[in-house]
Amino acid sequence: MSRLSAASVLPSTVRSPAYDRAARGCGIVHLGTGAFHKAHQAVYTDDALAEGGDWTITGVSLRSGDVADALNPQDGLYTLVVRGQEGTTARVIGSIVRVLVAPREPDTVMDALTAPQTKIVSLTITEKGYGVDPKTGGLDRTHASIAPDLADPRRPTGAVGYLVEALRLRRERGIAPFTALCCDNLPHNGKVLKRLVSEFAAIVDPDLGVWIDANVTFPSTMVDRITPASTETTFSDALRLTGFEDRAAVETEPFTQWVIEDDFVAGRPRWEAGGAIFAKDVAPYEKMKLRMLNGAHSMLAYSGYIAGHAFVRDVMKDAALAMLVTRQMDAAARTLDPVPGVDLAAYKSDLLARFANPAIAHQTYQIAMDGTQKLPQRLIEPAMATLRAGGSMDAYAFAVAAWMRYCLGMDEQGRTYALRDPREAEIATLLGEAGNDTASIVDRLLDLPGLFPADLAAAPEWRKAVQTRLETMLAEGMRKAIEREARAA
Ligand code: CS2
Repeated sequence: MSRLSAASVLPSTVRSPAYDRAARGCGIVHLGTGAFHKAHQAVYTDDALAEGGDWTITGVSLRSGDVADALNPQDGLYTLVVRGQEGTTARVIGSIVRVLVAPREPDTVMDALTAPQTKIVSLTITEKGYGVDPKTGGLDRTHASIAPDLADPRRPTGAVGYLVEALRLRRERGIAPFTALCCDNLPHNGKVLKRLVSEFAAIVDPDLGVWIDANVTFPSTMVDRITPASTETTFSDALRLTGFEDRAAVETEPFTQWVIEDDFVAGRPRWEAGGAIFAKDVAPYEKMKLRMLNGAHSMLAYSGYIAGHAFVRDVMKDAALAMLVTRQMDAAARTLDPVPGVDLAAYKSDLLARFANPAIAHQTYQIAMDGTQKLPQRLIEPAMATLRAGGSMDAYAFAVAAWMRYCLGMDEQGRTYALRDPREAEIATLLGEAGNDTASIVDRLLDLPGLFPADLAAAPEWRKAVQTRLETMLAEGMRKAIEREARAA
């Protein structure tokens, strides 16, 4: 079977790029060319390219070469497998023209970032990739992706370091700046990135910091598309639907959403072609999505994984747990201001249907990773808002207790698993000290530096609510805990 390439003759049922890729210039450099980027921004860009413009994408992997090794031999083309209730379709995406691997070819990455035709540098590097200090919200100078770059800013290895050095060189060479576009699930993601880049730049060169503040924009975005990690089934479906082997194929759901603050210093693709929404203020959409979708996701991932549900769709077949998912979304919705043009009840029922999509095998274990990076915006901030408003904390206490249960790193059959959290070692040390004492586990995890705000960690009812639930989870098992919680809800 031959491999997908520019010369592939695709069946008429497969949508392929409707433009001459070679004739289009590259206007975007994207850091973190993983499955989510390939199922989201790259698809919107493919739609925009069909209308025109020099907006192809140079992808950059900051660590592993896997994506580049799969994509480059097929000219950047890959299959997007879309799994809906009505069946599975395939589409070949052409917006990414090459992928660079930063550790292998740092100079080529810098050439791409400083090229005059690069108008946008976008990022999906996951929450932990930025180097945010959880205590201050600013730059964590000791972070693994920040500290080495601060020590040697001309030879960066992390995203913030690359952005700052590229902007420094552009300024020095008289090349206009680019827009830096954060597409990760962080609240106020544009503002967060701006703060990190400005702080880093001010350390390297105060004038550069001032110049960046005045000349570079950092639009915030809300991104949404459920994208499970690719599996052998993804690859075999891609082959079945297109007739070509494609180890770079990604799979996703039919739903997709992108809300973007329209603040670009050097132009942008017409992403509206793919359905992107441009808004003055992205914050209400971001908050809605992080709290309702991602908050419910995290809750169900921790409780579902321990209860033996490998996939989100299995959770949704478990009546008691599905009910807690609904409760989580309702609790989150109560913390939101009205979201322009969105009916939150309809948004919730769409989310429930998306979670239940039987064609999507989204692992609870995948969602459970990086808990310390995800909990604040998904569960802790709405919990704080609920505490301030005097509302019921039950949904949050259950979700946080489930996270604590998951942090123990052992399932109910006694099998151990990796937390896959950047603070995994710190958590293991605290839990080692706590031993089997539930109150002590709760105390230590609630006091994990920078995670829970002091007001919340100090609220005795909250501590008690988390502890009671964790006790049930440990003494009677997650199944019983879920049932008990659902009965009481
Ligand atoms: C998930 C998200 O892995 C996770 O933590 O909650 O990746 C989620 O699938 C996306 O944000 C959906 O847009």
